Amino acid sequence: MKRFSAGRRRFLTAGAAGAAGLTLAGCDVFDPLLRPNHPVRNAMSSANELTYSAQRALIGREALAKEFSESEIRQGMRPNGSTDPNNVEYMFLRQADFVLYRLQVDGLVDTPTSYSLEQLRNMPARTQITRHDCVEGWSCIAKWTGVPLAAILDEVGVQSNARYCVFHCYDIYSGGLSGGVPYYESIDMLDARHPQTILAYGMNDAALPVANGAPLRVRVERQLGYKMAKYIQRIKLVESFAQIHGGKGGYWEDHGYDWYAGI
Ligand SMILES: Nc1nc2c(c(=O)[nH]1)N[C@H]1C(S)=C(S)[C@@H](COP(=O)(O)O)O[C@H]1N2
Ligand SMILES: [Mo]
Repeated sequence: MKRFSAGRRRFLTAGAAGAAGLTLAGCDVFDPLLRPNHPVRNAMSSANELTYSAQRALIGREALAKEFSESEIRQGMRPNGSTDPNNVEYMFLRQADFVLYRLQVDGLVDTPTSYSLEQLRNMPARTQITRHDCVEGWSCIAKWTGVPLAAILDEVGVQSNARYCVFHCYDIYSGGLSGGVPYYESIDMLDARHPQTILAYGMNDAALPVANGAPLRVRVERQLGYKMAKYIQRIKLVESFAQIHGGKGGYWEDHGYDWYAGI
């Protein structure tokens, strides 16, 4: 973690120097990015895109997040954000133990499909003990069990123009006069197909509690907590999220947070 953030800062500096037309001697790793019209350099329009490009180009976003042992689970998973959605459809599904729940997977896919919880539980599962880092500054280690998102994507067949998975959730944040704003999030295909990206229905060897996103929430272990949508209703494959809600790719992104929240 420490080494990484130092690298990120160094890279920011290098990017700024490049943009100002300076060259950095003795810093081979950045050289290609300093060339004019380098695609990565052209993407550096904001610190967020810089972070995104930097992690993609230099750190290797395919790398696995650290996994922990059972003995390192020292606390319950602290619930945060929505913990008890009061959307009518959700409350209806919940009182019947989510038997009627269906995960919709659609958008730019060959075969739009819906999955019951039972079907998801019968697919090959992955269990991982990881640390959840919230942007508010707290962390929890917990054990997650679920279906790799990649398996679902393979089943439905992702079309070649699909760039993002958008997670639409049941919980609605009150939006004053304009009514409610549903929680939603998005990740790119690299994160979607990352081996630790799972649709979790289990936590710490039990069914996923409502407070932590029942019946289904995503784990995106290389990013901060707000990317990990809880109460998932629908996963839509899209080419762009510009037309969805505030257009920034997520509820918190529409309120100013970075779209790419790498850790
Ligand atoms: N649908 C939904 N997903 C959400 C949130 C939320 O409010 N609604 N909060 C996010 C934030 S900020 C964090 S830190 C984690 C919290 O997950 P937890 O309740 O399991 O700790 O969920 C994320 N996913
Ligand atoms: Mo968070």
